[in-house]
Amino acid sequence: MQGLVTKSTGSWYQVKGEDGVQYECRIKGKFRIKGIQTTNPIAVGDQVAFEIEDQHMEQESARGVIFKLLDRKNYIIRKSINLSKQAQIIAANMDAAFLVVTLASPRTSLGFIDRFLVTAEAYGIPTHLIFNKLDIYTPEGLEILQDYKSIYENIGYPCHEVSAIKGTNMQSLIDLLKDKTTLFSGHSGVGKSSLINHLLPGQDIKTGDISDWSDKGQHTTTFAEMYELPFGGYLIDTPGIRELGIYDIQKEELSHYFVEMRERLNTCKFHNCRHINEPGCQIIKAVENGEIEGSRYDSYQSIYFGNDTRA
Ligand SMILES: Nc1nc2c(ncn2[C@@H]2O[C@H](COP(=O)(O)OP(=O)(O)O)[C@@H](O)[C@H]2O)c(=O)[nH]1
Ligand SMILES: [Mg+2]
Ligand SMILES: [Zn+2]
Repeated sequence: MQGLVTKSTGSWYQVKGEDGVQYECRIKGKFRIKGIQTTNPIAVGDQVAFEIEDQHMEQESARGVIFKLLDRKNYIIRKSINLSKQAQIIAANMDAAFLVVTLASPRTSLGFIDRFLVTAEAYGIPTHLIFNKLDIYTPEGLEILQDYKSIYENIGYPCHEVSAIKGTNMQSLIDLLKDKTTLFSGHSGVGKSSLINHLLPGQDIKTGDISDWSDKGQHTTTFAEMYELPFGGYLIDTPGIRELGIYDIQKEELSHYFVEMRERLNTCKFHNCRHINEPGCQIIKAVENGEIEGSRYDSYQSIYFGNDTRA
């Protein structure tokens, strides 16, 4: 039988079979992805093939043994904390990512947004920006909102304004989420759990847990949570995982993941242009004449030189 992995604890996996039944599964055999070593072979969002085990009277749930991992459309990964060469697969097979940001308590920085977008491009995950807490933006915050929106909408990232507390514009999110698998990401405190609670009445996920990252996030293994939406589709939450992390992007390919740079790359004078100070660089020219946003180019440089502040 085939099924979807909806929960992982590292040793057990919850799998929703094609028959609609939930199975508690373990793994048999080795699951290796070419080129990377992972601490966990299977993650939420994975499609697997499994054998159903005979059910014993005392068992509460149906059980199975996963013997095959089906091809992934995409996956997100982070470096494992202790073992430098190993990586942890966080989730697989996402149709889209929602990056939840705010312009009030706290304001999300452009640098943070750009790092996320670069990584999402590298992973091949289309991203929407969700501006939450609309109900408490000051007039200044509303102006910044327009600036942010014009930066990102101009380069093709859809932006949405919502309030999880007031329920503002939630229908537009529901329309996007329906029948899709969507990753929810963003700084701690931006309102991911509040949004999920709104979309999943009855789940009652803990909110306001602003310290979840600083208290334990960095040094514990955290697993993504997958929630089935009542109107169809799945949400993936990654509590304790602050950002996607720029995994394995080479300097030379960084500009490919800035969408507005990608379309201009072939026009630079030198084919190996770094877009830093080379003569005949069309990226720098586009920044100078305002076709490429200065903040985006700043993000490019700080990622390129590895001196971003992780704000
Ligand atoms: N005013 C306002 N506060 C919000 C909104 N969404 C979330 N919050 C508050 O922001 C804090 C963090 O929310 P939470 O959902 O836990 O954020 P998470 O860390 O991203 O999961 C909580 O105190 C929420 O009540 C919103 O739309 N408006
Ligand atoms: Mg939360
Ligand atoms: Zn160039």
